[in-house]
Amino acid sequence: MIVLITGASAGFGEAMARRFVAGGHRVIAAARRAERLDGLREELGEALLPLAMDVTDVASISHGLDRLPGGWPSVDVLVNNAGLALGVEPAPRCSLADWTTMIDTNVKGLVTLTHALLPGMVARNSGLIVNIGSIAGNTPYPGGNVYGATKAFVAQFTRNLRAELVGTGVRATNLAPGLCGGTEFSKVRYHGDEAAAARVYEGTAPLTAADIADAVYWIASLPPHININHLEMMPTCQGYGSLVIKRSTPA
Ligand code: NDP
Ligand code: 8X3
Repeated sequence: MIVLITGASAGFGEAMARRFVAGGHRVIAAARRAERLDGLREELGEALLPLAMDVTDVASISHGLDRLPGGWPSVDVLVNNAGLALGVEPAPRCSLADWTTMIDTNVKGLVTLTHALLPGMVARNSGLIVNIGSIAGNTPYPGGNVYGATKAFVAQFTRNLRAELVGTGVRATNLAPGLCGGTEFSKVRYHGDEAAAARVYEGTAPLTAADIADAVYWIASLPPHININHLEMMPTCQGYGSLVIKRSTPA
């Protein structure tokens, strides 16, 4: 298989790149930090093709896809993984720039890559798109405002793809993880505050990037008649909270 993974310079994407190459597949590793991708290429060899790309920039995506070498003809599996959360503030205190960046990355980037690669998959009657969503797309929480909404988009976009692709050989999955440590996610969310990022995982045994990579690998290895529509993963230390009722205090 040829697997295109966005956000392959860190975290889940990097772990997926290692997992697919270890499984004998070829990986197109896309992200902005080309030097990280070049390091992966040195480590994993010719089975990995670095592809510098900013998924918020349609021209950057087209440019990257247009210059894929001839030996990498068609993408069998697209993993739309590049994404981020920015901030944990309540909505009235959030930065509009942060909101826009999340929408441009988590929604526009995912949609643009899908739009570019889906027609080829349908023409070949074969392919798989794994979209990395989040529990935040299904479970509201304070501070999750636009991030959670982008992941809700990912969940519903994936369901709508399934509704349209039924009967073709093209599959689509929303993989929605919960608390996952050992990646840059929380450092990015807390705008580089490493201490705040570390506190997120204190006293927990979170999911790891390797766990997510194993799940994506499993989804991609299933026989072609099986489609995983939605897969939610949490560490055992995480669960659901209850609804909140604010009561007014009697005068
Ligand atoms: P990381 O921050 O470790 O990795 C994010 C990756 O996305 C990096 O490789 C980064 O590469 C890439 N990326 C970010 N912006 C862009 C862009 N504009 N263009 C191209 N690539 C970009 O995060 P995780 O691995 O933890 O998260 C991966 C995905 O999983 C995200 O979609 C996230 O929302 C989701 N997720 C994460 C969870 C967690 O707890 N960690 C839980 C649930 C979902 P570069 O900066 O080089 O471009
Ligand atoms: C990341 C998981 O719980 O921080 O998508 O939203 S959470």
